[in-house]
Amino acid sequence: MTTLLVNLSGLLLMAAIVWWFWLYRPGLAAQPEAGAVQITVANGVYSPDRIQVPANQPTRLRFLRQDPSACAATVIFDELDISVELPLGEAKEIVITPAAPGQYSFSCPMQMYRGTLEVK
Ligand SMILES: [Cu+2]
Repeated sequence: MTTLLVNLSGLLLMAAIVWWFWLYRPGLAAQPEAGAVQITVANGVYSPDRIQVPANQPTRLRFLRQDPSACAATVIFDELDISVELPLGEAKEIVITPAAPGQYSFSCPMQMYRGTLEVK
């Protein structure tokens, strides 16, 4: 019985390692399609939370907030000087035109929701 448990936990550990090293890709950034990206706000995460956008070109970010908590209601792009209210269950579009390439963060006021714009 103990041997079985040891073998089972070994298998689980291997599965976890395979998932972590080969299947999980946190660095992959979402790219806009026809100049727009849809971002869902739910369960404490923006999805996608990494978005690659071109510099000096307008990109439409369409936020769809599904989280009723008050904190999720505002999205802030600190470096871009943007702060926008997101209505619940309704798409809200923000147009950004970042000038300089780099990493720009966006978040809710308490930093629970966090995302990154990669400007190229
Ligand atoms: Cu928050």
